[in-house]
Amino acid sequence: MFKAKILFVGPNESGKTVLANFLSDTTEFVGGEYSPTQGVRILEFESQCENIRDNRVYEVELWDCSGNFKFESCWPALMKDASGVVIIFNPDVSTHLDELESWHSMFIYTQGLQAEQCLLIAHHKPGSEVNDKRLSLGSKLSGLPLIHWNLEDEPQHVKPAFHRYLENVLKTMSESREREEMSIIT
Ligand SMILES: Nc1nc2c(ncn2[C@@H]2O[C@H](COP(=O)(O)OP(=O)(O)O)[C@@H](O)[C@H]2O)c(=O)[nH]1
Ligand SMILES: [Mg+2]
Repeated sequence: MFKAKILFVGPNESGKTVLANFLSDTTEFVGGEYSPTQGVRILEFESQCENIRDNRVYEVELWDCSGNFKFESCWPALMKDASGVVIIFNPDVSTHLDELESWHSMFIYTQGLQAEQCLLIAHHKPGSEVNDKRLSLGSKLSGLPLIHWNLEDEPQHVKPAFHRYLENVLKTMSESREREEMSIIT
């Protein structure tokens, strides 16, 4: 069975843990006091995709990483064999926007990931003042797919968007596997 390892990274308190729980249907208390993730949590679930060979069911591992730089030394180990990287940030926080390029270079550029394997999620908290269309990100980030999410307004719409992203990741994985198989045969 295909297994997609997806890293959730980004600044502190951007909502990585809340989103990872939501997407994997892990019910956990939302709201209340902030409890920072220590190191990493791994959430697993199964999904289905029409575009892959064999039985179409695949496994997803969401690696919900801490955004605290004290864990920086662990990041290269976490990145090993990652099939995709999702950067989650709060567009209302200017330091989050400033940090985006660093997250991009640490987790995407150095890994040589293709644009289809990456996703930016602008997580709007209640009272967000940033207009979706007006968010301008630097040139390195503008080529990456971006979705907006608001847990309190339209929580469900992130699920199909995330599923489409997973399908693209799976497609990239399956193509590179086919290329490897061909190179062994020829
Ligand atoms: N009310 C509200 N609280 C949120 C929302 N998203 C995140 N939070 C809170 O914001 C804090 C940070 O979220 P968390 O997912 O732990 O951030 P992380 O550091 O990126 O993993 C937590 O205390 C959450 O309860 C939201 O949409 N609405
Ligand atoms: Mg967290």
